[in-house]
Amino acid sequence: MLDALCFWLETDLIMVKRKTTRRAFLKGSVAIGGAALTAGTSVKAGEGDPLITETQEWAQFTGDGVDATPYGMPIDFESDVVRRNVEWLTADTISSVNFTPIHALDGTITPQGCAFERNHSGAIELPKEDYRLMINGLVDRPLVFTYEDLERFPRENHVYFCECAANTGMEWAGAQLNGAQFTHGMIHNMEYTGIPLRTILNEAGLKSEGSWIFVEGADASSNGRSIPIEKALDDVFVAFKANGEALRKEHGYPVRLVVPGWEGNMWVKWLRRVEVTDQPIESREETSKYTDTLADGTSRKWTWVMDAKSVITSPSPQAPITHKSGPLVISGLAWSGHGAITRVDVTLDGGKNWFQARLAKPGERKALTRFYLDIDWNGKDMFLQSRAHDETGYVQPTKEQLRNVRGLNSIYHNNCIQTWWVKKGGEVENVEVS
Ligand SMILES: Nc1nc2c(c(=O)[nH]1)N[C@H]1C(S)=C(S)[C@@H](COP(=O)(O)O)O[C@H]1N2
Ligand SMILES: [Mo]
Repeated sequence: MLDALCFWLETDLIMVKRKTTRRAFLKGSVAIGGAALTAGTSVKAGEGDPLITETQEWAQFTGDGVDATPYGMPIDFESDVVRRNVEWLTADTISSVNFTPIHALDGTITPQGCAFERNHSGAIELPKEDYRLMINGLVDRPLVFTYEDLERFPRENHVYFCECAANTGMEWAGAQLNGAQFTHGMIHNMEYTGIPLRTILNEAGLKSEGSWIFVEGADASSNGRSIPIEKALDDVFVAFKANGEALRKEHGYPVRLVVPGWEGNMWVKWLRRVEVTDQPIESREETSKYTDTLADGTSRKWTWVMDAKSVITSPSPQAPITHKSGPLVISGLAWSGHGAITRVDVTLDGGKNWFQARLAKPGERKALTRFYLDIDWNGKDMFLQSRAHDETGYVQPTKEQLRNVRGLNSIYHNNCIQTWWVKKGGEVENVEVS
């Protein structure tokens, strides 16, 4: 039986090899130089390579038993693919943020273990048995739900990105942080399992004056936020699973609010209470904190939706090019709080010429989209940028266009086009081009 399986695997491998011809590879590539296109080392060059000619240690002994890691962790070789924080950014690590290592990930789903965390008073440990969700205010029947109660409602699955409004916020005045993880890593994208908020609001019975909800968490900060009732009844979601398993403590275990397309600060973690109100509740310092400064010195309030944005994740400062020239996969992420990404353009020369990137899958609404541009790199300097388009026709602005409207003193909602300077030799730096 095992023999048959091995045979099947081998023949399958040979079939795959035959299908990937040189011609097929060339067709999907953009040639930017005269360099010969060789994706791999030739068999001849492999001669004398002990990794090919000699039996390796891992084939001489047996591996770990199935009881070695009841809950699997990434292999040691990947130990640098972790969340990181920026020490000088916040006074301590309690009211702080760390960043998703987007430069080292592919596809679109963020593994929970490396999805950024943003807490105002730390990540709390709330046992499922002690979980309570209260619905009160302008409802016919104030209700309290346990975790088990929530599990009895019809469930749905949805993939959404969550981006902190402060993502890329350090880059307004100039290129500052040298890595996509730090410039764009306050984002994650997960598949959530849970129930629409609408389901439990209907259970409580909405009064006709109810035009807002005020939501808060069980942590010390409580992170109270007001959300218009239209959004609450549209796609706001009460999630208790992410990527198939329980939420992690740091993302709001056992239950968090998911507010698709809207800034991360409304995605209340450790969700404890939903109050239906007839006006927004100006919660503590927060409402004023999350306003945007404009170029004329005034500010705009309630900019909830995250505009279309994209970034090249590789190559990038933490993911330099390791070969001198030839085939190169340029890859990145695009997203829009207004809907689906319909197109992403990539430039190699700081915006003079644009190529349409290949979307790994058709864009999904309010979720990350992976894009690729396969090029034949001539080994020379490049100024890489990506530009996202969404289903509303909106096109991601340049840094200059955004600054003309918002000035240099903004912090939140920086969705400008990012530039990476790829140098001869493959090193990459965060720069601005004009
Ligand atoms: N209860 C509670 N909810 C919260 C916060 C918090 O500090 N407490 N931080 C908010 C902010 S500012 C963001 S950006 C997101 C971050 O979600 P994450 O930690 O899952 O990345 O959670 C939001 N929800
Ligand atoms: Mo945030």
